[in-house]
Amino acid sequence: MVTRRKFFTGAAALAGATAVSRIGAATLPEAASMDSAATQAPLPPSSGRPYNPVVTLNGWSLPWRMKNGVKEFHLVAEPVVREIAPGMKANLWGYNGQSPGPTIEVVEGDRVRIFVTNRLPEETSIHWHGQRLPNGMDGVAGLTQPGIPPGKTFVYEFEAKRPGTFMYHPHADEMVQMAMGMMGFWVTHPKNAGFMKVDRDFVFLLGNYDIAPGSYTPKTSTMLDFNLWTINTRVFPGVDSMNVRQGDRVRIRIGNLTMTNHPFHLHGHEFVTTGTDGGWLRPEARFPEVTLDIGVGQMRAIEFDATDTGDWPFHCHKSHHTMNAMGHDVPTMIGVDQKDIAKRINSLVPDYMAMGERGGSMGSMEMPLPDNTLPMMTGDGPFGNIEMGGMFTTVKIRRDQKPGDYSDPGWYRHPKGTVAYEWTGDMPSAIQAPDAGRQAPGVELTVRKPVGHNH
Ligand SMILES: [Cu+2]
Repeated sequence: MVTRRKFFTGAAALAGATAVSRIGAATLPEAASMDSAATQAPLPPSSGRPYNPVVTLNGWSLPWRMKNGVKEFHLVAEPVVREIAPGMKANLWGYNGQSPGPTIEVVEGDRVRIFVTNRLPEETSIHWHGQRLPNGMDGVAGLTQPGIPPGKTFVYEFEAKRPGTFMYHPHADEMVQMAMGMMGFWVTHPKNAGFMKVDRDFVFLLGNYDIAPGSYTPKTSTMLDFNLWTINTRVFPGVDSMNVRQGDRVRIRIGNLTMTNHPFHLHGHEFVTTGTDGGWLRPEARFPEVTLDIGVGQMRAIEFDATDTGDWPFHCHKSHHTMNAMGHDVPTMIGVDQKDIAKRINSLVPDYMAMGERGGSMGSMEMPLPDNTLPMMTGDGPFGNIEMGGMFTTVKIRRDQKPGDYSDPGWYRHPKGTVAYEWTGDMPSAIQAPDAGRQAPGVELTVRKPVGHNH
C-alpha cells in the first residue's frame, strides 16, 4: 500500500531542509512511498485527461498532484531494502521505497514537473530515457546539469510530447547506481484514450545484479558476470504471474536496463511487436513471432490475443537467465559415471552433491543454503518442481477471470485428456542405440564445457 512518508527523517533531515526551504516547503508535492514488492492494482487518473492505466509487475504507479495545469511528481532517490523473492532481501538504491522506482504515467501533451530529492550518499541525476525534451532536462550529470548533491532537491520540467514506452535512470556514477537498482518505468499514454486500446497493459524492467550467496549488497564493479537476472528486481518464483481473461487483448511492455540482451519467449501464443523505443508500429509493419530479443537500453511493447486458457510461461530464453545465484560455475557431469562418487567425496567434503548422470538435477538438489539466498532453480508447481529462477513468469489465462481482476487464479485445471501422459502399453524390442553419454570404444576425447559467462 502507499504510505505517507515522514519527509524529514534521520541524518538526511538537515541537508534536506536547506534545499527544500529554498523552493518553499509548501510547493513540494508529497513523496508517496511503497513498502511492498507485490503487484499493485492499476492507478486510475484522479485528474487530467483520461487514460487506461498500466499494471507494473511487482511494482506500482506514482500518484501525482495537479498544480495550475502541471502534473507534479516527487521522486526520492534513497537506499531501499527490496525483497528479491521470499527468502532473500537485498540492500539496494531505488526510489520511493522500492527498486525499481514507481512507474510514472502521463498523457501525451501533459506538462510534467518532477521533483527529485537525493537521499543517497553521493550525487545523482535522472535521465528520462527516450523522451523529447529540452537538452537541459535530459539529466546527464556534468553535461547538461550539475549532479544533484546529497540532501538536495532538483526540479525537471518538460512536456510529454510523444506517446509510448520510456524508462528513467541516473546518468551520474551510472555503473554503480544502476548496479544498485536505480531505474523506473515511464508510460506516456496517447491523447486519444481509444488509440490502440488493450484490455490489460503490463509493464516491467529487466535488471541484473551480482549478489554473492549469503550477502545483501550487490557488487557494483561487475561488468558481465551477474548472478541474478530480474524482472522488476524480482526473480522467479518471486515474480507475479500476469493474470488475464480469455479473449483479452494483452500488451506487455519491457525495458532492458541490464548489460546484455534477453530473448523473451511466450508459450502457446504468437505475438506482434507494436511498440519500440521510438513509438508505435503501424499494423503493416508488424509480424508474428514467439520470441523477441530485447537489446540493452531498449524498450519494446508486444501484444497478443489471449485465446487459449492455461498457465503459459513467459521467460528469457537464455537458460542461465532463468536461474538464480550459484548455478553458474557447475561443471558438466553428463557422461561421467558418478556411481559411489558422492559417497566417496562425502567422506572428504560433507554435503557434496553429485549432479548430472545418476546424480541429481539442479532443481532437485536440496543443498544447505546460506542465509539470504535462493535455490538456483526452483518453484513448486502442480506437477512438481518447475526448476526455474530469474527471468521467468507465467501468463495465466482463464475463462472466468473478471475484467479488471488481476488476482492470481491459482494453478490451471486442465480439461480431462489434455495433459501429457505415460505410455503403459508394450515397448518395441528394437536394437538399443549406444548409450548417448558414453564414448565409443577406442575414441579418446575429453570435452569440458566452459563455465561462467565470460570465458
Ligand atoms: Cu536473459
